[in-house]
Amino acid sequence: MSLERFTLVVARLHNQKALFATDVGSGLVSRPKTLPCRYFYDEEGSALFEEICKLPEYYPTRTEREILEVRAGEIVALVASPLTLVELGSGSAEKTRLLIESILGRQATLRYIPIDISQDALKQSSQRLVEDYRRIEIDAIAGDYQEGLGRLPMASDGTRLILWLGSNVGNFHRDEAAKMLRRVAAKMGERDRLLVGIDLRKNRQILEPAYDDSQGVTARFNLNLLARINHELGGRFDLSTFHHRAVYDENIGRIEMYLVSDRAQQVHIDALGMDVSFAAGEAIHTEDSYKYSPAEIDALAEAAGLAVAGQWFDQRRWFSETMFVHQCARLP
Ligand code: AVJ
Repeated sequence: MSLERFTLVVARLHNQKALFATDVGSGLVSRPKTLPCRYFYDEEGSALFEEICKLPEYYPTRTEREILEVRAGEIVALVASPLTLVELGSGSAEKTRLLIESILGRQATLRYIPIDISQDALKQSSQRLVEDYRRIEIDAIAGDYQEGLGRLPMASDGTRLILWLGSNVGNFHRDEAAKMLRRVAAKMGERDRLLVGIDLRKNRQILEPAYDDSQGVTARFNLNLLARINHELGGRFDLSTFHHRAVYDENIGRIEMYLVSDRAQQVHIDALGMDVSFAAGEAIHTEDSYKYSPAEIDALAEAAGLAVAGQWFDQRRWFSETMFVHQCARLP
């Protein structure tokens, strides 16, 4: 039975509901108001994100897939065999299949450790993977990056390829991204490799529609955060009085997403015993999505104590895959 090849541990360290309440409360009293983007991914939000990935305007998923389709063999060849595959923020793990197939082409079995904040996404994707690949064994970890990394076995036996795809790194401010990579690096041995998918700086005419699509899926994804507060914390947000906004700040090199109140209003949140006041046109900042130049990727590596061991682009140079190693590691 395929189930025997799939285990899931829940690495949640905190009471999630209490943490959500605390984060929402402190975000909505800050000026400007903010909400953490990690809370997008409840069951509905994860499904909406999968829909975003298929939108004509949302090029990152398709472009990263294109790079992996062409380069999976080359990428995997830079890691010693046999390897264990680890993935941060695995989501549906659709693109991961390209690497899995390449790896299974050179080793008999594969241990895959996906880490994701969404337990639903982990169960679904893992179930499908064990059904489709008879030689894979999955030890999934449900938790955020920190919780997941804490559960990783030490780099004692064997080699690991750690994946952080989809430009998930883009949600971090640049210095926080370097800190996060440092934390991953601390888990890596000399032979281990880290492959990071990073979206590149480009024209606003391409970027803004990718985050404000014509079918309004990204708007629903963003607004779902308010729906989640309504469901889980007894919020009284009227979703029809807020709209989605996405703007590219070219100097900083990031897309910023907001939920904008169409009118002056007060919103009660039961679980917080709190009334939140909005001025007409006042925005809640819900997400940043940083874009990188190749030089900024080099700077990120340097700041994290890592070296670039390989790098691949699509033909238009819209997206990148970078393989990082410890600065002290010998390259193959
Ligand atoms: C999952 C963080 C990579 O920033 O492109 C997509 C999230 N937000 N559309 C991104 C997202 C709106 C996505 N990441």
